[in-house]
Amino acid sequence: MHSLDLLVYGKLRSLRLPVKPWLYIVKGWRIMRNFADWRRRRRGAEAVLAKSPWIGFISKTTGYGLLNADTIPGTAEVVALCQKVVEDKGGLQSQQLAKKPFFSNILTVKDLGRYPQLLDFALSRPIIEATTDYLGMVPQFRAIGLYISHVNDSTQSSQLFHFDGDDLKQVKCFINVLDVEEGAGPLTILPADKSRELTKRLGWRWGDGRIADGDVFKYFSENDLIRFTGPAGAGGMVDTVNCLHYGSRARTGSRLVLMFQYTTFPNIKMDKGKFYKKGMPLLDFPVERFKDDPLKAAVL
Ligand SMILES: O=C(O)CCC(=O)C(=O)O
Repeated sequence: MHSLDLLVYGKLRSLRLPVKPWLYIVKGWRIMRNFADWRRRRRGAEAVLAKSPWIGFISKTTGYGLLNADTIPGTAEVVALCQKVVEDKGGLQSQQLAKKPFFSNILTVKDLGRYPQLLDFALSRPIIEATTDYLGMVPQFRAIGLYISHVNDSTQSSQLFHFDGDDLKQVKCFINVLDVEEGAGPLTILPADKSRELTKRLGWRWGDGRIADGDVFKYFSENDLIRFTGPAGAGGMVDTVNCLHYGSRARTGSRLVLMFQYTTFPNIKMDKGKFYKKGMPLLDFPVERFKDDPLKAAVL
């Protein structure tokens, strides 16, 4: 957020006042300042979705859609490429993780240039159509990363149940690059409708921070959780703003996932790249190649 937006946000939080109405004001103000682009994206959604088989793939009730290796054409190739990227860097176990020792991106902007298939996949029609339908507009591609979670015994930060705060809704796509079993710390979500019910019951409000497992299990059980386990190529598309989630409780095996993220435009966090640190997802992309493709150029 910009400094004034953040200042007010921080003040409201310190006074324990609700922050969500302020986020709606920030969002409304940004839409007004970018009105032509916002309207073009809203109207553009209709053309993108004409006859699309991806309408409803991400459920507007539960906030997610699951993928297997055959769901999106090109998944097997992109998985094999991600495996090669890691091998070329010396293998999974040799990677020293920056930022979070249990969940870090190892992909660089150079890699995106060297392996254009990665962005081609993340910007492929099925992904853009499913995301456009869920977000209700031609979305903005915000981030991509190839994430390693080494075996660990911590339960902190994004290993605890939380909601993301990038926007009022967003889509993150997780693709397992190696088989992910329960012990490899799969992304684990509580569907959006159940998450909403939980926050009501707990009296949790936006900005209140992470939620303890014990609080979740007061009202829901393990059976209510969806885990992105499965063979290489499996995964899902999920609204991590509205689905409570955690990941990387990798107790018995490492995890490797390709993750990329779409938001609406304009989103609430607009300072792209300003706070970039090694290990975070990439926020800037080689866009030159897409300048003659109006849809992809708009998304980027
Ligand atoms: O998979 C993980 O380790 C956590 C991912 C997460 O919390 C996120 O991307 O928002």
